[in-house]
Amino acid sequence: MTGVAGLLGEIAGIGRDSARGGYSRQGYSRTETELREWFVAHAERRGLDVRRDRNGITWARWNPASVDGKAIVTGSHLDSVPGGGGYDGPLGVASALVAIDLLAARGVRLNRPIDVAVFPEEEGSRFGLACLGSRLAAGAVDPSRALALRDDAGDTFADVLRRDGLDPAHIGADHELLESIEAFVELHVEQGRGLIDIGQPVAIGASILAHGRWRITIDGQGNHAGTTLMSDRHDPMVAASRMIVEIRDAACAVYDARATVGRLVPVPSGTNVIASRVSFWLDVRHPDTAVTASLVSRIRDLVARVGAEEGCVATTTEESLSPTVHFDAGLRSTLRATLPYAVELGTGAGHDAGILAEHIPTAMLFVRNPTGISHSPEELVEDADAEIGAAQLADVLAALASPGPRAPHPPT
Ligand code: HGY
Ligand code: MN
Ligand code: MN
Repeated sequence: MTGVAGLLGEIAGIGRDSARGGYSRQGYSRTETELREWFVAHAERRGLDVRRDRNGITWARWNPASVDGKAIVTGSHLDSVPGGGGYDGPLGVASALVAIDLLAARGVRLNRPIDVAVFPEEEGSRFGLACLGSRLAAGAVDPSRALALRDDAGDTFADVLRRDGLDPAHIGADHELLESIEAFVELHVEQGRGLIDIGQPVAIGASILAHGRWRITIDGQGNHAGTTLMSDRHDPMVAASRMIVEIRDAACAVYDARATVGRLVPVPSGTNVIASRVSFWLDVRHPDTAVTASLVSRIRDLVARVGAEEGCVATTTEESLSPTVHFDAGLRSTLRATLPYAVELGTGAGHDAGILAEHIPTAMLFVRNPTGISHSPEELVEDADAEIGAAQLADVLAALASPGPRAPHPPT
């Protein structure tokens, strides 16, 4: 039986980014299709029934005894951020396949089906809206807004869906799907230092920070770098630079807040040209939804003030906002009973499990990342920890899909 490391090794060459390092695997792209085909081949080899729904989510059902009942779902995503690591997403998908292998080898008899789900565009790296697939299914984004989203090449989501064999007219809330799910447990690489500091391989997810994304656009006066006196400039690049430092200072003044500007696009972006426009994207997070909102409100004010001081016009537009998520208490207690050695850990990273949490009981398992670095090629999971994670996911799936007495697997 191939373990998690072996499965991930099979896709290690897909979507590599030689310029940035790591992986750039965009949602609804040929790369994601190649990864999805890898997953489907493995699912079908295990006798799982595979389908792709109208929002582009892939479902693989393991139901050897054809039992009825709402499904226990696991899985994650296969897309990445630009220059991302190889575990954020794929670890949860590979671990789900190995967990099913372990359950089959143990001869576990299910009393409800187990589904493995692969959600598209979880990172929102292509169309700017994170968890696009799960948001569509959950009715958390208006389909017409989603269809009009454009990628950097200018293609609309509607165009891309058509090219991907999906019908734009059919995307949107899938109540029947949500009604068919008993619980969703997503295994994911831990994206900070949480598990390093406590010396454990696996933790149970407790919560997800409130987080959102805002686009800041600054319009100035494009001009010549050589003929424009410094006193005559309305330079949006200077305004942006000042804003970014003040945003950092504003976030540092709020305990446990995080604010990031990782993407900035000047127009026209010429070495000897004063930019006419600069857009940058803001990511703000905090354990408390209201504190996130109040920090963003202060940032909106500083953006407007600095823009005016630099003789520019600056606007801030909200692109997404996800409130704090507390995972399902009942599910967490089942996970604690099943994995008595695992601690509970909050996360600052958003996940499809966070989007679905509003509609179905969801929980997460985090697997130790010895670098504590994520959204970077340095993201890592040791092979041994990956196998422990899959074994503990198998225990959790067994506890949920075939209840009965069993000894917990200590984290060897
Ligand atoms: O941005 C996030 O937290 C997640 O990786 N999509
Ligand atoms: Mn991520
Ligand atoms: Mn992820």
